[in-house]
Amino acid sequence: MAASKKERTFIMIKPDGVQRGLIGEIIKRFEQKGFSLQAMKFIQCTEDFMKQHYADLSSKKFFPGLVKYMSTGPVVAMVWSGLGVVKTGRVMLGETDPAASKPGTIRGDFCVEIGRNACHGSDSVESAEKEIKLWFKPEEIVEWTSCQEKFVYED
Ligand code: DAT
Ligand code: MG
Repeated sequence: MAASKKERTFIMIKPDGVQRGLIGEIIKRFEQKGFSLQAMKFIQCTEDFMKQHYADLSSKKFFPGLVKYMSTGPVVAMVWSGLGVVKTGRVMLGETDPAASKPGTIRGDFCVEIGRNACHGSDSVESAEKEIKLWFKPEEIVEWTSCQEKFVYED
């Protein structure tokens, strides 16, 4: 894939997604779409770390509950790459509120309440790069080329 087409996003399977056995399903959707996995870790984080991850939302009234919940169990943190992966990744996740998410999206297919929406996806290229830096050391990110690439992309 041409370097100009490459984009990265940070996708996380939240504690509810892990507990509900959705790890494979969520990874499968990104794999089958044609995006490439570049990094992945299974980890339980502290509330302080989740405060950093969600720093932009610190003034919201749901913030304390959000960061507390996010540290109650393990999550799967991932970097995925591909053409338009930030925007398309968000489409695949669905709306923040599962009730507004269309069937065919992860939140539309598997979730009911806003505070248990199973997954996180970066909302812009800038926040993706910020989140990737927060969650992964440079050496944890693998540069590789999938053999599918020449069939997923035009020249
Ligand atoms: P998203 O995860 O779609 O990017 P966000 O960044 O606005 O949404 O919020 C982060 C998470 O916070 C969201 O996935 C679930 C939780 N959240 C958002 N709005 C909420 C609300 N009104 N009540 C409870 N939790 C909320
Ligand atoms: Mg967000």
